[in-house]
Amino acid sequence: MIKGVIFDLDGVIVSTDEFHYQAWQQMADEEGIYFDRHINERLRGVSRMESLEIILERARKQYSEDQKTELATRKNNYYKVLLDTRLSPKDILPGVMKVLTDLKNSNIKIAIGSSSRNSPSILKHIDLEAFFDATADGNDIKKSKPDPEVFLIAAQRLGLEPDECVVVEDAEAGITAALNGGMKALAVGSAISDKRAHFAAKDLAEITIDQIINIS
Ligand code: B16
Ligand code: MG
Repeated sequence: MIKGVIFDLDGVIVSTDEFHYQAWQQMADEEGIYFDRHINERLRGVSRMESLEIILERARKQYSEDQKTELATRKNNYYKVLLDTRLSPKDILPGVMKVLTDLKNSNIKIAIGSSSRNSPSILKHIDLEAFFDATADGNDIKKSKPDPEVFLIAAQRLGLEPDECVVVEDAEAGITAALNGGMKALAVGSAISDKRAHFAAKDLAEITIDQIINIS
């Protein structure tokens, strides 16, 4: 029986994905590295340093570990400026507030399970920092998605077993992580055509909480 729902953050609760794209594009342009929206799709749900490695596949020179750290820090600084100046509750994605409120009113526990180390700041900017029963994010984990660590920590913090939880994800790496963790997977947004998910929809506006808690 489903007792908890673990939500990915970027691409599920809020559209910070465009800010990630713009920040990576700025860094790549400065370095003369080819980058586009198609490559950006591969960064969905992937950690910051793993994202950088994907971008560097198109670099024409080798970067040392220190230089890679500088590139990732530079991108993150651009990203944080975008979060601070542009992110607000209006960026919460369609259907999210209704689903979260309905789950709460039905005594289903809700958590965040995000790869992002900026997750606390993002939740603050969209006024949802006190809304979830638990959060787990990039600051808590050693292995990022597709490893299930972040979702297992979220489930543990909810006091639930993995098979009592549904994970809502927009990334292939996140669907894999949910399945690797023994959880049910609900695919939304960019992951809609992922056949491995137990259920899929364009966004949370198209889903009722009965469909979530009866997922099989
Ligand atoms: P940060 P999620 C992920 O968030 C993003 O989808 C991914 O593009 C990003 O690289 C990753 O967080 C790390 O983010 O640089 O802020 O630590 O989808 O897992 O909520
Ligand atoms: Mg995501």
